[in-house]
Amino acid sequence: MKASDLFVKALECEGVEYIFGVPGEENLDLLESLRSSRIRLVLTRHEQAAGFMAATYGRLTGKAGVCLSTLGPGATNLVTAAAYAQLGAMPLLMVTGQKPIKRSKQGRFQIVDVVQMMQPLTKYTQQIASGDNIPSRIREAFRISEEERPGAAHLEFPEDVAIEETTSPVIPKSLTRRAIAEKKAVRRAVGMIEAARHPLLLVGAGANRKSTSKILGEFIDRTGIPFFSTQMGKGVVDERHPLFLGNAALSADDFLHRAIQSADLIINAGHDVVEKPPFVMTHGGVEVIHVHFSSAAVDPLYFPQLEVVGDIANSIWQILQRLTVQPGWDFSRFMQIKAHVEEHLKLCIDSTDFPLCPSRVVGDVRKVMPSDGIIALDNGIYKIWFARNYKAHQPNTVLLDNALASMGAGLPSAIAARLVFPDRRVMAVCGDGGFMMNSQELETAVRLRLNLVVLILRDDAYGMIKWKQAGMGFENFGLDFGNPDFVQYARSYGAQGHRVERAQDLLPIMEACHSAPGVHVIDCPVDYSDNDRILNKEIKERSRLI
Ligand SMILES: Cc1ncc(C[n+]2csc(CCOP(=O)(O)OP(=O)(O)O)c2C)c(N)n1
Repeated sequence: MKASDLFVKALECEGVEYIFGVPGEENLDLLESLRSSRIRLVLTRHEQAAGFMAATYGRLTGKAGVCLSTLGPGATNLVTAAAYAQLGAMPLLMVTGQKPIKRSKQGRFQIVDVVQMMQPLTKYTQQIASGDNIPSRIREAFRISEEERPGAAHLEFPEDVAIEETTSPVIPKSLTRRAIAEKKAVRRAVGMIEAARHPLLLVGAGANRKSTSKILGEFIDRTGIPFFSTQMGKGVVDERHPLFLGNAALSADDFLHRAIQSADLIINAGHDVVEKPPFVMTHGGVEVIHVHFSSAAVDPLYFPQLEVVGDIANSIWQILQRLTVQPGWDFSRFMQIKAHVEEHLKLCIDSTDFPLCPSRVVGDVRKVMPSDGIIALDNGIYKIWFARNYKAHQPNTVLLDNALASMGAGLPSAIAARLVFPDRRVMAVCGDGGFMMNSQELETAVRLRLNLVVLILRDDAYGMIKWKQAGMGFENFGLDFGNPDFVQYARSYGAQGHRVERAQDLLPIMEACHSAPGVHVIDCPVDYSDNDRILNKEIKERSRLI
């Protein structure tokens, strides 16, 4: 068999549905082999976007998403997506082409050492030097990228290897089960939780991967222990739950941090130190039980006293089996703080101010999204508003990146979400800065005939950095830009463009866009003065008083 045919066969054996990418001449044999495959090629307009799409496919399915690029410039364009998947624990396989490795007539044209370049950004990076190695290399890449902690893998497939003849058979996936926590650790955890006065549960990014939702919900219902979430842990447990205290969107001084300060034990289900710390440990302060697939990466801010290592859902189940609800547990302070959080979240959601205030935008988006609707956020200040104010109802319905926190991923990840879930409402929420970093993918979405809504929050500036600048007491400088007319811009791609001209219009425009087929871009002007007023000042002042 031709090596490139075997490559495709091995991908099919892994259950690959899509390959996202931009081929170059070094990939042409692979492309030809793909032509007759059931795997769908999703051609993108930039390799970075292909990488974001593939990583999001991996995030949503648990199976490595695959992306493709040529050598040199195509491969360097994948670097940000590699980091996005690696930090965000999303299974991703990047396949890059290469000039012939045995004899090349082109000197060093376009050649960079891509295998080495990917070293710090992946769990596995290899060149396929012989057609015979294809099955084992591909199986290894999938095994390593998908197993806990998931991340990026890279295979370089040179053009002279792609045309070799080989008789190697594909290697199918073996049946594996995740390891479970050992009983002594579980007993210790139960002892610590029973001895605590004010235990609190944290739901983090790791809990948003495998099916932990049901058992965590049961744990909370049966013990009555209140919980909070990290940005990437949103939705694992329905945030409308009466024991949900809030999201650690801000790093400090929010109402929620008062609750955290009054806890004497945090049961930490799935926190990963790649996320901004949801709380800061101090020596002699709150004790922490780390419940995760792997042991804790120790950090000056995070040094748990106990680790329950193994499948998270199973660990929580084992703890719950042995735990007795204690009459001495006291959650009154937590619940008092929750009342303040809820009251504060209601402020401004009906404001008719125009340009719109962020709280109203979040409230209106929540109203048009059903419980299983997915919002894919780019990276900007609205991410904090959404993390803090948008109550997620189901796991993986708020796709945000609090790990690499890269701009440019909102639209590509919404496209991937739409491909994975064709029957669910999907909306990209982007700043004008982040949107323009991968806006060319509107063409991809239109070409794929997707139904997709893209909400652009326009402040004509890099608002997040302005917020930080104001917080540091600096003058406004160096962060304003101009924008295209987004309505016309959308139309030029064959998408529909809409402009919000009054606060009351946002909701009906979004509803109409979700109800009509096609790609819809909404230009929504926002007033970001609340960023400094509320996030920098008001929350700090009010939370200090409770
Ligand atoms: C690729 C990348 N470049 C720069 C940054 C630093 N950064 C974080 S947020 C931000 C501004 C985002 O602006 P915009 O997308 O318009 O959203 P806004 O904050 O204005 O709502 C910048 C420059 C980043 N996170 N990622």
